[in-house]
Amino acid sequence: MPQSDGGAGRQSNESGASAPGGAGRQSNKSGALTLVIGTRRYSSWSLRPYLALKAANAIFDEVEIALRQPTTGAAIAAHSPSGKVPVLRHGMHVVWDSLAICEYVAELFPEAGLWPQESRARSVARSVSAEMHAGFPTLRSACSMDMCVTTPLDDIPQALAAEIARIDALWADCRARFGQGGPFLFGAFTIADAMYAPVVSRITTYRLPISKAGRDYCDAVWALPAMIAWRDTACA
Ligand SMILES: N[C@@H](CCC(=O)N[C@@H](CS)C(=O)NCC(=O)O)C(=O)O
Repeated sequence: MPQSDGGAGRQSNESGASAPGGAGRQSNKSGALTLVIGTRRYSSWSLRPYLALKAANAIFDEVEIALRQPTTGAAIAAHSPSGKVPVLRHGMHVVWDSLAICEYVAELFPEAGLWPQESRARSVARSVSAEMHAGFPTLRSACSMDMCVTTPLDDIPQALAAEIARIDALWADCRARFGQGGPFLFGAFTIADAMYAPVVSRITTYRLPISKAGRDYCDAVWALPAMIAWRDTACA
């Protein structure tokens, strides 16, 4: 799978064509990539485009803004038209919203295969990504992401159980229909996995009840080199 935390990576160019030599991709007109994120430990939205950029083996700088501080709003406003992180800067160009950034990264690096190749698989990957982006409010509020502590949740309200059951079912469906080529939802790592990585963190750290297949999927995402790198920095 195309995960790498090593130094040599890709820089984008507008055509998406490969640079010779394999050491990376030089951007031409578009400029350097900078991902502006919130505190790694808590910023579930920021984790997604980080994983997408890593999966594309992109070269990018990171700016981390401390969340939940008196200065947070002003610090984010210096980068983000929406007042939220993550934001991707590409030269003078700015993209905000985690899913929009993932889409942009997929277009900058088409060879990374960040969406499944096959049209129906891709449409399902987009469906489950959108479902995550817009949904699961109880999981978000009852189990806010904190990668650095394990806090088993013993009392699972019905609304939360229903959301976990839906996630488990959609993961099982993706794995059964499209997951033959690897341990991720569509086999190889895609944006759908990036979108669900914060859910994996919540299920893991809150020890939420999930099927064996769901647990195996969580373990695969939790063990990604880029996920480990994020966690190591977040919890250092
Ligand atoms: N839909 C947005 C949501 C981004 C979001 O809510 N980000 C939070 C941090 S994880 C934020 O910037 N909050 C502003 C603040 O804490 O002041 C996305 O997907 O990027």
